[in-house]
Amino acid sequence: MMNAQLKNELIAYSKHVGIDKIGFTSADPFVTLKSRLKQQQELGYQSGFEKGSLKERTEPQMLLPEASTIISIALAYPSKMKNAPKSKRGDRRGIFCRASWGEDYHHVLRRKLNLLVEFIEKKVPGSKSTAMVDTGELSDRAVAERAGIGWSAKNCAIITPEFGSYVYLGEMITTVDIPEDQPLLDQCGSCNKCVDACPTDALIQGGQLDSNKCIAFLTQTKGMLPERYRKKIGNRLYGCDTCQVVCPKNKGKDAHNHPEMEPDPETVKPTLIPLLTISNREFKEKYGKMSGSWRGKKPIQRNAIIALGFFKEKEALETLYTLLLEDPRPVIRGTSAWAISQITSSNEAETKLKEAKKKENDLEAEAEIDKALKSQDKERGPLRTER
Ligand code: B12
Ligand code: SF4
Ligand code: SF4
Repeated sequence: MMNAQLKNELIAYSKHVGIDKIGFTSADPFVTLKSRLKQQQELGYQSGFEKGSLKERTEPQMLLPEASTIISIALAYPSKMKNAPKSKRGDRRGIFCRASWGEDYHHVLRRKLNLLVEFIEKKVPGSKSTAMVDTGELSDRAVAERAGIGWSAKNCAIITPEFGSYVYLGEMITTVDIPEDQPLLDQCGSCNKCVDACPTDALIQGGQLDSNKCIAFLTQTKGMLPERYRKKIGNRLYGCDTCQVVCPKNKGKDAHNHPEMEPDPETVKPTLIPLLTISNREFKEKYGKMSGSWRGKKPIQRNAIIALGFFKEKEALETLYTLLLEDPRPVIRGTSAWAISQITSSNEAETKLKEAKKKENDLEAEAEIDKALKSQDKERGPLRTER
């Protein structure tokens, strides 16, 4: 079979199985990516979530000997939620980023890629292919860029003309030789909105991210969150969409092509207080199917406590006192101390914090309690005398 014909058949089949965009590129090494990754590593800008060595990440033949072509796929996800519940005083809510709406995208894309692998294996017996989504060694964005799926934008995302940046990416490497597509021209131009809007200045410049400052990364860490970022995280429980939301190329982009990607409003925008006491089993049942739960319950609960502090939610105080005094996890105790200090300065808070200090045996949590106690003094001292 002529490979141009196979390409056409693959494109038709990809549409048939619900792949929104497909592109083809060679399995040649990614030379500029290699130096970029090295530079990011040296600057300490990487997140630690990247898999594989520099060589594995940039030389597809390390992953599949005799690799000839990489097929990149994109699936568009919704940017707007119908019937989003309102976050009200006394009933404040947190938010999961759009990439965590619906069923975990790794599973959705993996199913589509498996179909493509089977299709090629049937058409070209003896060929070999291997597929990956997010957790593989390859840079899904670098592959997508070279395969003409979209351009590599200043907010770091691959932006497609059709769906904006609201697309998940995945790919398969194959030994079959298929004619390649051409990359798209950059369309950011002189716009710099994403860089300007980033709440933590994580976008050092267009197309360069310091992961350590990026809220999407910070929400996924497991330890204490540095204080300077807490208020900036606001009510984000997982991920951050700001540099995509402000992008003019995303205006009006809201694809609803996959029922499994539709968000359940109560799950992706949950009330915060119940999250603080949710059991492991309930957490797994309610959140286990979404990509945003991959780091487990603790980071989400820590972020929920920060959100309650950010909202100055008085109704959360009782639960926060209990966590401060009784939770077995130092990160939860320490973050609760901070949130209490954001919400109130009262005799009751001071008493609870002092009680917590007496029994605290973790240095980091104790430091948070000390800071919270100090802020109680600062807030209440002058008021007492001025009144
Ligand atoms: C680690 C990781 C993160 C880290 C670091 C992100 C980053 N920008 O590097 C953190 C946790 C912060 C993160 C956050 C997010 N992520 Co993420 N993440 C990844 C992961 C696993 C690896 C990315 C990586 O290697 N980065 C290293 C950088 C250096 O390389 P790169 O971005 O892959 O490639 C580009 C650069 O190298 C650039 N480049 C190369 N040379 C040069 C030279 C110059 C001068 C310049 C300017 C640029 C440049 O061009 C390449 C192509 O765009 C990928 C999955 C994968 N396996 O690829 C998902 C992935 C990139 N993430 C994704 C998503 C959706 C997100 C979030 C939007 C989620 C959210 N809402 O919170 C945010 C967006 C944050 C942002 N502005 O980038 C999608 C992106 C989809 C898209 N349309 O682009 C991916 C592809 C997952 C997927 N399979 O769909 N992520
Ligand atoms: S995801 Fe949020 S914190 Fe990260 S670069 Fe974009 S706007 Fe900045
Ligand atoms: S906001 Fe502007 S600069 Fe940033 S990605 Fe969108 S078009 Fe490009």
